Amino acid sequence: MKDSALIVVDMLYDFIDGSMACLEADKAVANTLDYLKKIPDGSDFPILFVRDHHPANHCSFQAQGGPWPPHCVQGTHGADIHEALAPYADEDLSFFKGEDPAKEQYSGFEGVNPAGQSLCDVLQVLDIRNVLVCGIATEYCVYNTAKDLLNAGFRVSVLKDCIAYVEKEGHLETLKTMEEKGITLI
Ligand code: VGL
Ligand code: ZN
Repeated sequence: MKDSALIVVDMLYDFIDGSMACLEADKAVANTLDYLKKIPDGSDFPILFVRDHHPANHCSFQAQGGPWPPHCVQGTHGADIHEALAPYADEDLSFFKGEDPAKEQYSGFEGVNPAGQSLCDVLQVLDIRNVLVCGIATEYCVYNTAKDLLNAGFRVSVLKDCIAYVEKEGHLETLKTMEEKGITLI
């Protein structure tokens, strides 16, 4: 396990029970929590969190011509990590994305922590080769994060019972696409 890490993508209130509540989000959170509880104390298995973190005038919001209702606005409850998972989040291992008002950013790959390091930089510093990915939403941020990791040379697995989605059809289609690209579903 020494070269493995878990990346939890956007398990934030707006995607769970807020403005963009996703299908199967409660189940995904509960299963992720079970997974985290099973990690033995003291194991060398970093848990990284990706966080959508938008300014109120973000281009992805409908008022600015984007596809989405306002969500994960900086400083609001909707942008917070679910309280059951929050104790597992370390500030240095929390990567914020979507902060530039003019740029959509589904992938967590270029998300940055408060020290200004990117997710990719930190995985390299930690000598990680294998990444497990879970989170919300399958079709957007989970997919784009997993794809960027794969393209950067990591071995990528997605925890299929720990993901939630916008639409069932898109979710199933995305699972197929991920498998075709060489992402393992476990
Ligand atoms: C996401 C749409 C807009 C996601 C984020 O986390 O999948 N989707 N912002
Ligand atoms: Zn967003």
